Amino acid sequence: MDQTPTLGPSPTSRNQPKDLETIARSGGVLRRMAARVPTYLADLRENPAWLAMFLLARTMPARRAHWLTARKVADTASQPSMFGDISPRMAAEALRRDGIFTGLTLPAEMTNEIAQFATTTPCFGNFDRKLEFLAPEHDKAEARFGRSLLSGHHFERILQCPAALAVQKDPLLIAIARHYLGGEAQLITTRTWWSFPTKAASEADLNKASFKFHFDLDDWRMLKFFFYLSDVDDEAGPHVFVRTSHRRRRLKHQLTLLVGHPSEEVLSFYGQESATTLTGPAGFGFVEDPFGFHMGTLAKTKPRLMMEVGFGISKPSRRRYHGEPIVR
Ligand SMILES: O=C(O)CCC(=O)C(=O)O
Repeated sequence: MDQTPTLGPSPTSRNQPKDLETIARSGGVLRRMAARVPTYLADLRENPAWLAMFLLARTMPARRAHWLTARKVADTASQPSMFGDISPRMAAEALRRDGIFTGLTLPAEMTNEIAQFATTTPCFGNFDRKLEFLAPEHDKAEARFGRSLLSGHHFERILQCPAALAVQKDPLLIAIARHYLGGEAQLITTRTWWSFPTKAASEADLNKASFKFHFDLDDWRMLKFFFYLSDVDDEAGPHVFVRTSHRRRRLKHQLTLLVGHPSEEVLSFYGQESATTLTGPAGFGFVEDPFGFHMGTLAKTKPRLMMEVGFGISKPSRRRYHGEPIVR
């Protein structure tokens, strides 16, 4: 494959997520909301302040007011980083302008070590701890469980990988997070997962897999670093981000409890050209404000391995730390 990271146009023209979206949408608003109730209750029990965030952080006036409380951060001498000499202030400026900064490359030794760990450590299919398998045995696992396995998460197991811990603790990541989110920035997620090509997926599994434009609402102010640990082209389910969508939002998308919205509604507001499809070789990394609209796309013919390190400003939730829908 071409090893140059590329930023392409909207996936609606190139990838066909429309079919998937039609399936995902056919679930109906009420059914989608109802499916999330146990997750909402778990979040509320863990942190009662979550409710105010959940209701208000989707509206632009409340968000802007909250951003005013961000503690200013002074420029300090940068500490050595595995990502080289990148100015956190510059990255934060790009994030403020576009909602995304794409100039991060994970060193090959780190990429290989984490990929090796993720290949030899069993993952959990479709966010379900009962569906445990090794990524290279994906086809056999689908036959064994009698169902499609779209994703495989390692949850807390990734913390046993020294290279993943080194990425999580790299001084550049926290410096960018502090410059963007304010001095309160703290680590709130670390996860790795596979996205697998699969022949037929159930509607429920497609819904869970985030194959439609959505924004994240786990905290008032958030930042997510993503690193591809396998080569990702159009066939491997690239990530898509809608530039500038973190700072403008149509009223209809503020005054609803849903976070996922149809492509045509999102792209008619921000413009087709704002949707950026991120492809690149293993090691390619980018950081985005996940209040901006984004989505994963279905891996068509090749699996994708991804790592996420997320920052927020509130106490990390046990549930979202490794991306698990509900911790039982
Ligand atoms: O898999 C992806 O590329 C998207 C992940 C995502 O939507 C998220 O972390 O909120």
